[in-house]
Amino acid sequence: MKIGIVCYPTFGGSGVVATELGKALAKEGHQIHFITYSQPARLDFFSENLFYHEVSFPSYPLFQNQPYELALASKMVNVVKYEKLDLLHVHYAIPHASAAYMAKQILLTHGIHIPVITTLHGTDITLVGKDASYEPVVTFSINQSDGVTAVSEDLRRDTYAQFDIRKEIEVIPNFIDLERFRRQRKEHFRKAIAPNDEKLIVHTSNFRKVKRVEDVVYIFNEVRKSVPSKLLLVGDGPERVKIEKLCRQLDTCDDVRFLGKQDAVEEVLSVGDLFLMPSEKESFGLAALEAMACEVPVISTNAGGLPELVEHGKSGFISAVGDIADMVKHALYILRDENLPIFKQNALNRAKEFDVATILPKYEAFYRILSKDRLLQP
Ligand code: GMT
Repeated sequence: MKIGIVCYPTFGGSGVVATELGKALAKEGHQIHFITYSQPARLDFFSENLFYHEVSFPSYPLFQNQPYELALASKMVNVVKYEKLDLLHVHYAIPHASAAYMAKQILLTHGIHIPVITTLHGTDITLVGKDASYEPVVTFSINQSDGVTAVSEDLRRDTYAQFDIRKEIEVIPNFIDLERFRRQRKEHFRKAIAPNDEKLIVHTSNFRKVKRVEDVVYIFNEVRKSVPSKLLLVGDGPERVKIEKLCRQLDTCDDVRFLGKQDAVEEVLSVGDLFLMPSEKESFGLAALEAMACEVPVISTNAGGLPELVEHGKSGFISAVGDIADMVKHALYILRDENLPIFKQNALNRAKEFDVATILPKYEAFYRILSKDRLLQP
């Protein structure tokens, strides 16, 4: 099939899932056309089946903000028309689903029917989408999509609870490429960071408020009182300065390393003993799945879709949001010498259930149903 994928090109979870999905589909022989405003961060290799169409939007003094959605819709129209796409798959509702609706209507006037699939990722529903400034457009464009998927049961429930949705939402969970995300031998790196064989605790995120990175630091500060350990913080974002300040206040600076945005996050995860995800909300928790694939057990909250991923007492533990004492207790339990190897193995086993080879056919089957509908259209 010829598939257009619309996503954010940044390190955010939805862009990562969209890019990895496109790469995996291309490997299966589909022709994939990415449509976005810059090269997706994980689109880092050449393949005869991968294409990238950049959305450019000229500035004009009248515009306080560039009308990206219009430029995106126009680009979708041209790519669908000239590359003869079979369907459009947009990731993250805002503004991709409404831009796709506009493109679809324009294409109809050219005699082209293009099925549109919208994949909901989380904050497009739970944070931004339900804001009154976007809600009517989000509701409308989800209802107008030919197919809708959500990355967890919890997100599906939330979407029905918060919006007036009349469409069936299919749950297709996120997935992982186990060839890329696997524990690698990185002893030299481990030795450099933890010269005295300290335990390594890892957190990766976009450092937004919803991630509660300050809880990561508080948990770590308690853990290190009992178990010599170091904290690796991967990623960057609005909360970073506050977190640096907190580290100084708690006098943890010598044991905390800010690694910033990393392309090869699997190399950092390869030296990890424990992953912390104390998020306020998390529709799926892709970063936790990446950790588990690298044999790192997870301490997370019970927010959103996390209980669908982390098995309490097996591949990690889940606690109530903000219950730092509980997370510390669980962290110390996992880090015991007799428990750690078991949790590591369980984390890997759990990650294997989300292997791209298992999840990709679910998307392909969904595409087939929608393109069959297409043949029935006038
Ligand atoms: O985590 C973020 O803030 C980024 C956000 C995004 O849309 O890029 O991530 C969301 O989508 C990911 C991929 O489906 C999920 O794994 C994350 O759980 C979800 N984030 C939230 O729900 C906060």
